[in-house]
Amino acid sequence: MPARLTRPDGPVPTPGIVHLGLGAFFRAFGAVWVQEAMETAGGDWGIVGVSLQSPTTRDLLKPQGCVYTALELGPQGSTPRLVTSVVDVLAAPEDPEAVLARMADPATKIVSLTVTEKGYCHDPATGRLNLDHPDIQHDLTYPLPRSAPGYLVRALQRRQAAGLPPFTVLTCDNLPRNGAVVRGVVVDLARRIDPALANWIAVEGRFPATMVDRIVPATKPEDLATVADLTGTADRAPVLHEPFRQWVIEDDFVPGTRPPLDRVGVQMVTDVTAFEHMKLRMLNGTHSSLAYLGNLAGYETIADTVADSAFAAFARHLWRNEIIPALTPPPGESLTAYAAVLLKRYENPAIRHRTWQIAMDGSQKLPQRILGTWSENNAAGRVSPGLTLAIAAWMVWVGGTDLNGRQIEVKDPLAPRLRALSDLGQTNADKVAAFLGVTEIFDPALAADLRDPVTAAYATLKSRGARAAVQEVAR
Ligand code: CS2
Repeated sequence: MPARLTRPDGPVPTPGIVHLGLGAFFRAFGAVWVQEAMETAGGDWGIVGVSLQSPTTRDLLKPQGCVYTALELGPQGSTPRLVTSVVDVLAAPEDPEAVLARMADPATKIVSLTVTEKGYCHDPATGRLNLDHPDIQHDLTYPLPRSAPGYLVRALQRRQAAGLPPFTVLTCDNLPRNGAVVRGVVVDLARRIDPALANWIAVEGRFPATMVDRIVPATKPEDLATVADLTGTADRAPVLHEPFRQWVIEDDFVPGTRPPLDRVGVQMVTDVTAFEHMKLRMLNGTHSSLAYLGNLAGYETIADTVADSAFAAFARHLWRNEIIPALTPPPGESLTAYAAVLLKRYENPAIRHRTWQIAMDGSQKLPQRILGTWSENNAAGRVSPGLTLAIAAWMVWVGGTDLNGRQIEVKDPLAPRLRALSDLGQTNADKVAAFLGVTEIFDPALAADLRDPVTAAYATLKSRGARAAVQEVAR
């Protein structure tokens, strides 16, 4: 029996960061980078993680002193590293007061977030706060919040009342203009609670935009034994990740709150937009396309999907013919080289990243990953048959039945509504038209242009299957 993992002796970092949404991605990404920054340049940047939903992560991490293994999975072998930068974990639903107190503590300089696209309680098509969201309704009425925007507003309210400066809000989710979106929802919610607070946040608050990138599949039960074999200790909450990582941050922090991340390879820039478009469209856009089409073709992981030469050719087609033509390369990046690296990352057989995992929450992901490129191509007179097929594949997938008549477990905040739309439609054209009427996802003008090509792609998928359909596009 391997020994239980415990925190090694020695000083524990003093907290300076509160992180909302302590999932596998942040633990394999931001927490590792913050640890390296403290090792290189010092400073009090210990992380207090907050689970906004279930206490599971807290229950796994606390008994082992909040440390855990980050296992890097290279094509040639694995390298474990002990992550010690997380110093405490709070479960928000059990004790919202403790979370607010920690966020309002004078030592807290940063509140970072990985709460997934849906955690911002915004409307994906417009980026604005969704006032009908049940958690936002709750947070407008009660001082102990439920939503991420609610925690940010109530904690900033306490800081303002105490005469403290705000913390910097560092969003690390794959949203377009993520800094502006989180700023927008926070200021909007604050305005409805206290206009003077909203003005203070708008003037003093800082919400730098970021681009984050590392592939981190969900930890599976069998991974615990792999980690125990490699490290000789029993870790109940390891994370697994690829070697690649890139973090680009807009250099716009509340004075005195910027961690020394630039010392360890994080790119601090004045404008993240070109990096964000490159990453969301080239990586996440093809990830989602391969996830729906690969899943419908019966592939369990992205690596399995691109091991099929038809799908690898489809990915290359998307980059070369549909995505790169609509992009401006960020300073220092070659988009063709970036695409070649992406295919290698997808091929890494050690990363078992499930197509099902990437397919979930598509209603929140489609606009920034696929629809923006489609609409820019359309405006420039370029066709996007591969992206059109991906949109049709999403529609089949959220319809809840795969091309062989098997049930799909659809996870999406709009799942019941999408399922009902699909079931009500009699013909392919009806179903496609019904999906395109969901204005949270599809802008009406764009929907009108999508209608005919998506209906044709949907029919092809249904009659010929996913593999033949991608082959037809990438011929
Ligand atoms: C993936 C991302 O699950 C998904 O939707 O596309 O989590 C992806 O792995 C990361 O953005 C990579 O940086």
